Formats: sequence, C-alpha cells, structure tokens
Amino acid sequence: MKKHFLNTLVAISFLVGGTAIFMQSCSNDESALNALSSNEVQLRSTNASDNGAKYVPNEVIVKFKAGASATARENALNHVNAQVAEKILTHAMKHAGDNDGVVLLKVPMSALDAVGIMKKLEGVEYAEPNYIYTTDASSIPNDPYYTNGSLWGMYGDATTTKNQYGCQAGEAWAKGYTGSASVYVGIIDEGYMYTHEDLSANVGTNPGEIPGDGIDNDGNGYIDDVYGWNFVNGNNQIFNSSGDAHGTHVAGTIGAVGGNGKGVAGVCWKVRFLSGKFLGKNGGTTANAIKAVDYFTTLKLEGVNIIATNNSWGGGGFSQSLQDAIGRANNAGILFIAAAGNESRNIDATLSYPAAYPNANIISVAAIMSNGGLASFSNYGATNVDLGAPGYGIYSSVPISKKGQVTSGYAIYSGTSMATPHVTGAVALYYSIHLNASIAEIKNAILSSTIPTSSLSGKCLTGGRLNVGGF
Ligand SMILES: [Ca+2]
Ligand SMILES: [Ca+2]
Ligand SMILES: [Ca+2]
Repeated sequence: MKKHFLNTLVAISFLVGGTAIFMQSCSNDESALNALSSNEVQLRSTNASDNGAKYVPNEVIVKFKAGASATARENALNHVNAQVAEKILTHAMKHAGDNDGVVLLKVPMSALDAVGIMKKLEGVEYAEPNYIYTTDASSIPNDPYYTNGSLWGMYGDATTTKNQYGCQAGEAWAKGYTGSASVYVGIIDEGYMYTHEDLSANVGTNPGEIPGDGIDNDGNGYIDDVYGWNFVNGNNQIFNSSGDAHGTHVAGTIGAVGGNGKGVAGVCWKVRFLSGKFLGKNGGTTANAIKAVDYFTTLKLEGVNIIATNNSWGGGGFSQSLQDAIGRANNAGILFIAAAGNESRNIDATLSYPAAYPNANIISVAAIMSNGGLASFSNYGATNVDLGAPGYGIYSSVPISKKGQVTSGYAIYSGTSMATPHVTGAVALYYSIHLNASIAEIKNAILSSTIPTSSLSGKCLTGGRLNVGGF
C-alpha cells in the first residue's frame, strides 16, 4: 500500500486493493487537483485503464507531428471540442530541438475517449491522459518495535551495530567517504523542509538565480527559483508547513547531515538538494512531472552539477511525454532513480511507471526489510527492477507541528519510496568519489556492487541488494 493518509472512511473502503489516492493534509492552496472532490477522484480511478492508473478526468496531453499544419491541428482540437489549457514548451525541449512541445487540453468528454479519437487524427503524433502520480511510501508502521530509532538501512557487516542487509553506508563513512557539497541531486516529489535541523546544511540553491529580485536571472523560465520550483502552484515556495513530510523523509535518507549529533544520517553526509515539487495533496500530474524532470535537465545544461533525481512516486500509465523527458535527462547526464512501486506485483508482467520505462538512465528499486526479505508490498521484476534497498521501518527527517509551530522531527516510514533514496544517495556518494564517472559507469557501479540476496533472486535484474561499502 502506498502512504496515503486517507481523508475519509469512504476513501478507505475504496482503497483496499491498493489504488491509493490521497495524501495527508496540505494547505488548501494546492490548486487544480485539490479542487476535485473525493468523489471525482474515485470516479477517475473506477474508470481508468492502464491497471487502475488515475488521470485528470477531462484533460489530454497531445503532441502534434512536427510538420502538422495549423488546419490539421485545429481540426484535431475541434474533433473533441478541446480547449487549450496550456502549451508546454520547456527549455529542455527546445534544447533537444523540439520547438513545438506538447499541449495540455481540456475536453468535455472523458479523457480516454478523447485520447482514442485524437490518436487516429491527421497530424497527431500521440495523445495521452494527464496521469496522476502518488507517492510510493507504504503505510507508516506505528508498531513500537519499529519506532526505536534504529537506522538499520545504513548499517553493514562491519559496523558497530551490524545489519548485513543495510546498505553498508557505515563502512563507506569509516573509509572517509561521506559525499560532497559539489554534488547536487533533484528531489522530484513533494517539496521538502529546507529549514530542518538535519538537512539545512545540505540545502542546495540555484547558483544562477538571485533571490527575491522578481527576475528570472538564469533565464530558465522560473523567477526566483532559489531552492527549486513548486510545479503544483507555479511558484518558488517548495515547503508547505502542513505538508511535504514525504519529500522531507526522502531528503533525509539521501543526505541528512551525519556526525552533527542530531537526528539521523543520510547515505551522504554532504550533498546538495534541489526541489522539483510536483506532488500535492492529491498527487501530481504528467504535465507537471515532465516540467519537473525538464527543470533539472535545464539546470544541468546551465552547469549545475546534478547527477540524479529521486523519484519515489508512480501510478500513471505509459506516457510518451514523460518517457521523452526522462530521455532528455539521460542526454544531459542525469540518472533517474525510480521506486518500483508498492502493489506487491511483478512489473514485468503488469508494467508500472515510471519504473518500467526502458530508458538507460533509470535505476528501479525494490524494498527489502531488515531481515533481508522482500517487503510484502514491494513490486519486483527481473527486467524492470534493478536492485533491492532498505525500505521497511526507515527512520528519517520530517516536519512536525508542535503547538502551532513547525519544527524538525523524525519518523519511520516504509515503502519503495524509502528504498529509492538509499540508491539516490549511493549514486551521489559514488559520484563524489569518482567525479569523472559517466552516468552509465555510475549505474554499472551501483548494479555490479550489489550483494546477491535470496529474496531478490529472480525478482530483480541483479538479484541483489544495495552495497555502498566497496566504493
Ligand atoms: Ca530562474
Ligand atoms: Ca531572481
Ligand atoms: Ca544528523
């Protein structure tokens, strides 16, 4: 099950079976998606194709063929009585030679019907639903057995507190490998608490942007994007005090400050985070996911040393526009670390995205438990999942509210959402030691250093679990 603090009992009954929908309270300013009632959301899910993937009910993303005439485009829109909601042409698309981008349409009929019609029309390269993605955290175990603060995922065979199924980070630290402040990672998720006591020293900023002057100094299309960008609300506010726990938890596993006598330690003690916030209270859409992926691609092309994005989310069906965005990230030299998902299923047989896209820069991650077993919720797949990593009973940073004040806290979550940032941290750690490595070399290093694990045998490409001890 995904981590979704369910809003209503109605939703709970609906969600048994794993198509999770809601996330916990954010402020109600997270516009478009949140305007949808729970009934509408449920209806979407009921009507969805693609293995229960959810999508915005009356929206379609269309890409026209490069040479499509204005008449052909207009006819295509008229066929489904579409209105143009947004033309999406990112800097990364232009850099890749695409000056047309994709168009987000509002249609008066169901999205799937409109997609079916538009696909066949002259001048249309593809049409697809505007999928809704949700986080891949599992429900949070409140079981006291798991709330003892044990950071098992970081331990190794040779650490003082031993856990052979941890990612062996303690062994890397003992060799003096603790990451680098020159290495950036993008967190494509909710936002995160950049003021958190165990994260603030590792907060990255866009070096090309001057804060607060109302000017897009680096010309990336986003004004004053200092800590990243909020694609949900279209502004630079990437932390919302009543939400963003999932994104903050992910950040802590990648790179909570180690050795500071506070809280937890990430795989990297030193790293730089940037936020591509596209998940809000009710998840995020394809339209915003591609903008978030392209955001980091453009920053990399500007010279920001981004080596990977962490993608602890999923739920949509196949999207050509998202796959293309991941391809642009690959061309820019950014790995895309993806959660395998939490439906307990074989994603070679029933594809799950974005983990199952064939792009070379994807590393897809299953969740294991502290006894080495595959977590019961974790997806798997000998082709579409690459390795396992700690994803059950994982302690990390979160914002907490005390007497109306938001302060730094810690909590235990489970999910492939939690396994994924162990791998993103491993990528950043490896890169900090081998700064000339290509992303193909880094991926190969991560996969080839895994430790064979019986619970993962035949369940993922490597048949093994994350091991950073040999970097
Ligand atoms: Ca900017
Ligand atoms: Ca500025
Ligand atoms: Ca710490």
